[in-house]
Amino acid sequence: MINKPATGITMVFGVDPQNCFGHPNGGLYVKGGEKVVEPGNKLIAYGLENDYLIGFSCDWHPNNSDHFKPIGPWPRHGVAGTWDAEFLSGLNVPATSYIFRKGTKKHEHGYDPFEGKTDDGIGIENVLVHFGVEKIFAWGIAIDYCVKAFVLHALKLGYKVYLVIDASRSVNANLGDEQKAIEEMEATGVKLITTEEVLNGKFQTTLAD
Ligand code: VGL
Repeated sequence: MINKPATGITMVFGVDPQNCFGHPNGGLYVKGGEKVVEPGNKLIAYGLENDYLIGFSCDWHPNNSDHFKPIGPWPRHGVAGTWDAEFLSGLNVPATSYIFRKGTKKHEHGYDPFEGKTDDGIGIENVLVHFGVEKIFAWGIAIDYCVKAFVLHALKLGYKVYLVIDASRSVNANLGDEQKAIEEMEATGVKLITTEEVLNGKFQTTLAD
């Protein structure tokens, strides 16, 4: 088969790379969460060089969210406008990024980034359709919750989705949660890749892949 460059647009999408999940003082610290910044920045820089779209989701909960104990399962985290909800320090968030805030209402858990909205009220699906996105490099926190929700939703909508595994971390509340999440995503069609593989252009879209 001839490898012709495809015309589809690619998006680099960072799921919830926030203090709450990635800083040791965060409200729901995920082990190793701070380590996503370096590969995340490499993916973003590569994306900018190649005219990819750059997107992020973030938890943006009200202080009295049902997502939090004792109503919900989680300690308080990602409260709108607080340090906890800010992006991780050192993360390059380009001015041209699309940022989708989720879990913004009391009754919303906001696991799925597709529920999120930009400050102008635009959802991810609108952006993907508008720009003709075909392929998404997903990375972030947490593999076993919001990353999984994002990946499964994007696959269901027909996008080609790659999970950049070294730029992602899991809560792992129960032993094996990460593995289970990965298996579910792989069974649905995600491909696991590394930051280096992205940067080496191994997954440049061709009609053959
Ligand atoms: C998340 C647990 C609770 C996530 C959010 O971003 O994956 N996980 N809230």
